Amino acid sequence: MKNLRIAVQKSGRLSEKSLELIRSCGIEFSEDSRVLRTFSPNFPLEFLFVRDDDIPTYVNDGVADIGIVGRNEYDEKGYDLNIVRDLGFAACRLSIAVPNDFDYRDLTSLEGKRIATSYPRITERILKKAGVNASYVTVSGSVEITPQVGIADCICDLVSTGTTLKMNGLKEVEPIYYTSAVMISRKEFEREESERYDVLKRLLVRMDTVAMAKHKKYVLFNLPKKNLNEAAAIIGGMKSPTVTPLMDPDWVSVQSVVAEDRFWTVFESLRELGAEGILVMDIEKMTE
Ligand code: PRT
Ligand code: ZN
Repeated sequence: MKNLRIAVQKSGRLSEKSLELIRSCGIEFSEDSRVLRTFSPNFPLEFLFVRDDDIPTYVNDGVADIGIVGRNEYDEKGYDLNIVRDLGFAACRLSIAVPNDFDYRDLTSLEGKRIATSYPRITERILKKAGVNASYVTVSGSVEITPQVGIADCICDLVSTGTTLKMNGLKEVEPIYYTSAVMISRKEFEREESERYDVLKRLLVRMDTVAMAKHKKYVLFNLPKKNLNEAAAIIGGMKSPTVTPLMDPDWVSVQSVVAEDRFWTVFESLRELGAEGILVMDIEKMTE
């Protein structure tokens, strides 16, 4: 069987979570940071450890079949690729930030200004849409320094906590774009590489199984039998809760899966219905 080739950031904000995701799918690999290409011993997957900026290009050129990269990097490169999955981690925003004495009202305040950014393509697209014509100074790092040294009037950069901006005398005035990690592949991948595409399908089933489990809790509790219908209506569950009789004929033991975001509401309602010995467990893997 042919190996599916995945491009992952070598070291940076995406690396750890990308590898954690693959590991959570039961896929093993060696983690010597000096090795730039490695193979899993228990799944047909080949890893290429590269800079995140290069990942869309490698996928587009067919050097890698899939890649994990920030949506910002993917959009900036502008290749016509498939977003296979939205992974949600490494979330941040692309924001306009200006020196503290800049009189900013809205995007039109940027008319005719010089904006320094590592994402000129995304920024220009959004500003043009808002009818703003600005000029763009492309820098690949330390964007925050550019107004101080006089090569730009303001910046458009990625922000997560905002600390870096503050520390460099800038204020965030307008988020214009939100990003997080995505898995990408070539559009023609399915047609041209059917054997490798089958491996991707296996990987995605594993990823989805883990992802589904992440947002659910397994709940087990004892309940007065007379309240069973009411409890079942509250917890919902995948089909219906599993109900087991107890020695005491007035009581039953109930097991079900509850969505994490509803957990506390369900928990409180169950207590009101007389539930006792409520046991809550993480689920490692799960299918529909
Ligand atoms: O070496 P390589 O080229 O692979 O890595 P890199 O340095 O280009 O990228 P890296 O690891 O910094 O970021 C990879 C991806 O993580 C980005 O493309 C984003 O999709 C995502 N991400 C999430 C971020 C941030 N959060 C983030 N805070 N990328 C960059 N930052 C930087 C930002 O540029 C600014 O300098 O962090 C600083 C701001 O942080 P706060 O917390 O002070 O606001
Ligand atoms: Zn980079």
